[in-house]
Amino acid sequence: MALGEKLRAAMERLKNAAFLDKDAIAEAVKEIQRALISSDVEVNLVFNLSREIEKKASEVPPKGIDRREFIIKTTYDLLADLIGGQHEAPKEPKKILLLGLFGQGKTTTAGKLAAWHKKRGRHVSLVCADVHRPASFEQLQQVAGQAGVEFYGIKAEKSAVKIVQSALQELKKQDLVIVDSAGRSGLDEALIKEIIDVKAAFNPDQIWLVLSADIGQLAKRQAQAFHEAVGVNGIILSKADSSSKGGGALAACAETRAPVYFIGTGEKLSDLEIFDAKRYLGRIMGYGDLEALLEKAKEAAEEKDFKPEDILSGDFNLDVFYKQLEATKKMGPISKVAEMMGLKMQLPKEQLELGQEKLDSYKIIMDSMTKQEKKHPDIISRERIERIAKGSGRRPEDVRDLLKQYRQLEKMLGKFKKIAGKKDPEKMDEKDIQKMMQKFGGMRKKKRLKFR
Ligand SMILES: Nc1nc2c(ncn2[C@@H]2O[C@H](COP(=O)(O)OP(=O)(O)OP(=O)(O)O)[C@@H](O)[C@H]2O)c(=O)[nH]1
Ligand SMILES: [Mg+2]
Repeated sequence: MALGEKLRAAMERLKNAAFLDKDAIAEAVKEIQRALISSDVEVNLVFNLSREIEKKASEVPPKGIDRREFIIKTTYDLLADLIGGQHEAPKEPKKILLLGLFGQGKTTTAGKLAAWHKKRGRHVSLVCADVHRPASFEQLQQVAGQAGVEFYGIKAEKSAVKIVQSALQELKKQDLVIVDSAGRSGLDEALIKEIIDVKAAFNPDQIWLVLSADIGQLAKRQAQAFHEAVGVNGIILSKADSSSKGGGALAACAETRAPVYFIGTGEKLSDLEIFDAKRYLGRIMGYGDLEALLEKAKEAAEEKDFKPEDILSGDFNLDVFYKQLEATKKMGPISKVAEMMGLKMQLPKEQLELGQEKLDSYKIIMDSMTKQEKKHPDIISRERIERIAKGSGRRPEDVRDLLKQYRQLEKMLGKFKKIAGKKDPEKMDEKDIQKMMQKFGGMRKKKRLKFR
């Protein structure tokens, strides 16, 4: 599983948790940690990030932002920072040296960058300093032709340093010179030495590493080695269109702290985009972007309609009853939710095991009830039960069963409200509710002891 999918699972946890308490956040954080560590992200970075999320989660959200939204947004922002954050590429670089292992997309990226700057009115030259790969000269020459920029190379020359030196002599009038260097299948000493020498001869203001998205966490060793050798001050993620592993690649080299400037999104010269960490994160996680995720979180929250505060304030009736059942069903097994609320022991077994079929049946029965009946179930007499059963094509026992379930839950909530005591439920925050639940659990235990 690529990093994006794993992070999505953690985000879904935050989005869907019935009750976003400390434990639920800790679980999500653990999931994020596992995802990042398996993508080879430095452990210290992972722990810092976890601490940040947990710290932020305990803060009071800014006005107008719901707590769940705030936690999701915070987590999202921290992850976006980890995969490269938001940095504006230098507007007018003068000399760019492109580095990268074999086949990562250096030559293509050189062309894309050339076209990018040419479009912005600059005079650009592409220099072929790849003296190892057959036909590298012709490839870059062709790319330069397509981009409509100048090309420089010395066909049979075996020294990359010499090519760069004479290019600098020749190309004094250019606004931007981009050097395309050689790739190798691994970072051996010879390649490192060559890069160090090319850097010394070229004296670039920008040294950018081209990383292909499909390389995943292997990016880490590469980035480190190039960084140690010549210092990398920018990253370009190529092939972002063809692999979702780019998140892992970027996270893996987070330690180099080199900003990610662009992503390559195709083979054409125009397929270059400014890197937007948040948008990219959304892409690899399968959400449109952060906004889309927040929207979904809001929808989920609305659908759930499951705020303990709401059960405590306001009236309990069949409509609310059904909503609760439906909500708990959506959030996973009802027993899990009951457990979180400290109610597991109190819930009738039938409710713990309530299946979709039963929920559907309840819905059909309730559709045959009048508004008044749903609002005040106490008025449902034997005659009314008969009528509802007939109307819904169910047996009277089924209607009675629904009413029994309802009454059990109502009774339980009655106890709940009593414990909530004098405090206005609308003014209760999550802490109060937690405290109350603990108290509720405590009372249960005490009671039991008394009976013994
Ligand atoms: N889909 C896609 N393909 C890309 C992208 N960038 C490069 N490629 C393809 O990747 C392959 C390798 O690209 P090159 O630019 O030749 O890579 P290189 O790093 O110069 O390779 P060497 O010089 O051999 O080390 C080519 O087939 C490109 O068309 C991209 O952003 N998206
Ligand atoms: Mg090349």
